[in-house]
Amino acid sequence: MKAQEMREIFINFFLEREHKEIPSASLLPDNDPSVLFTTAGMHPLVPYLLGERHPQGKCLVNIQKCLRTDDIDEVGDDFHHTYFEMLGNWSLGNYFKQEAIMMSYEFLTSKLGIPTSKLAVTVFGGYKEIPKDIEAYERWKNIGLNDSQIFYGGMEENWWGPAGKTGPCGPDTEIFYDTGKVPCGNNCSPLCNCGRFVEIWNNVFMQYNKDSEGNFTVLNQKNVDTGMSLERILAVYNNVSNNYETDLFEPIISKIEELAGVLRTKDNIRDFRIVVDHMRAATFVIGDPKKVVPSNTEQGYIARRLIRRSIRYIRKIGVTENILSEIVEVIISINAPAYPELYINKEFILEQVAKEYLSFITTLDRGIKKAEQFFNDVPAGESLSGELAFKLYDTFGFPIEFTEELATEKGIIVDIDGFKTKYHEHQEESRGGADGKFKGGLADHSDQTTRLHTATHLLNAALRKILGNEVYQRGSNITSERLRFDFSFDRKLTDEELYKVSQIVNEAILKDIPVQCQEMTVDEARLSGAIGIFNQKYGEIVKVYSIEGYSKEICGGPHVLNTHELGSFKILKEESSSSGVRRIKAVIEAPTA
Ligand code: ALA
Repeated sequence: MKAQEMREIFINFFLEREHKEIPSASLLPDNDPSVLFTTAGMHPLVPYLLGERHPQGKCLVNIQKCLRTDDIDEVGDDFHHTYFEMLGNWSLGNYFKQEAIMMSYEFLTSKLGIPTSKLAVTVFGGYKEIPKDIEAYERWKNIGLNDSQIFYGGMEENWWGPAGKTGPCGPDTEIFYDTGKVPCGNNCSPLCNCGRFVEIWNNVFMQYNKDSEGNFTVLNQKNVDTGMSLERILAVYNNVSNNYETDLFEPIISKIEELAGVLRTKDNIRDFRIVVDHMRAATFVIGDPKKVVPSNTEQGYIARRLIRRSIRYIRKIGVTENILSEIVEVIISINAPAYPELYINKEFILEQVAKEYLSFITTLDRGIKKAEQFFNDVPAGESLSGELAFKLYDTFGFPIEFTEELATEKGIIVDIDGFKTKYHEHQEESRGGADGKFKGGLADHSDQTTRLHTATHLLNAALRKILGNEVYQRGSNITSERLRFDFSFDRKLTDEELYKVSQIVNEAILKDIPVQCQEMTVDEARLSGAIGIFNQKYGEIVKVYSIEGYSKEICGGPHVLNTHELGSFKILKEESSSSGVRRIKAVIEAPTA
């Protein structure tokens, strides 16, 4: 079976069961990311899991583009990726354990024909005051699994979420496929990571909210959040031993073989897979509807790392020429039918990848010189310090394996532990940043973030009024302290323009205008002049927030009820964000009573 067929079978299965399909959101979370990327299908749905009404109703299904960098070290094995597609179905306070388990089981066994004997599941075994999930256990038993196929796991194994620091979460039941590989011992089970059992689907019973103090409170509504990797289920269905032997990857590997004049072998297969995985992820990040330029910060940094690591592994395979664009072309041709943004942004992606190649090749040569100096200074019998190895990584973008390889040629050992320590210190710093961001995350419905969210709509409208309608939103990030808004525009704004923009926002605030929410089809929204991201399907119902005389925008909410709740608005800074994109940081001062 091909990937597209699996996508359709999955979606149709849930459409037949009263679910509504929603489009994949951007890989870059909208408003207030708690992390750099969308890491699960539930991520864009957080407000609805917390009780906000979804315009499509209570039962949803979709295929969400996801990216997880925490699995990057596993990439190269049979089943892990950075970028992947998550098949998911949701109940927002509608059905619960019984129906969710039943539908997963039916999909896998009746629809895909996987024998019950090849399945094994884990369920939540309890933690502190949260009881073990006897109900899920019993449901699986009643369906026909026997006790030797059902296992209780702890908080580590069978609790999912929140996606950031706070937000919806709950016990889960995970479904595994038994590959039948020789068990590692008598106690082998899905809880063992020897590779015999492959996790294919996770059903999370999201009925708790975790707050910033780490307390779990019961949510008003009981939700189901599920996720299954398209890549894995396709491999399992096709009875191949790894994801790369599916039509999502095979043509890319063949292309590299052809370009390199080197065939895959068991010794170099990991190198091929890393290139394929990373270039696929980089293509999706750069070619996202929000477009990302490789850089040294945030999502741009991840795109950069993915490309540099690929270049390193392409060299390892034995190619010194630049073959990135040919690889990207194949990736686009495989994926663009399902993700048209890759067609639309094709030139942009190719251009950015070519630029990144050149910039790395330049620092590569400077870095190699620097590395040689460092090696010359290493006293006989000692190793290159972790600090210097990290410097090569940080300043010249040298992956540690690359440094190690250069060092080995000189008979020098690298202090990998020291490098790791430095690396983790650095990660802690970046994570600290991400946590800070989370304070205003999707899960944070505080009054202040809600106000800033409404202020963002007014700012967007004011910018379009002053600068013209070719201005459109390119990103938004809200913390409890400030808003940050990225928009397309190709020069610095003058002081006068900035003044006029804030004047319009403040004028709207002073006029005490109600913020109205209406639901309509996406086409009606477009016709009514609403702005926003029109990636919804024809006929789909969306929410449109209007501030009469100022703004009309498709948006999930939440917003204040009246503009006067914003107090006063002030722009702190206007600067370049990336080529053709400007960034404004602004604050509001809450009204005095
Ligand atoms: N959100 C759950 C996961 O990512 C389904 O596993």
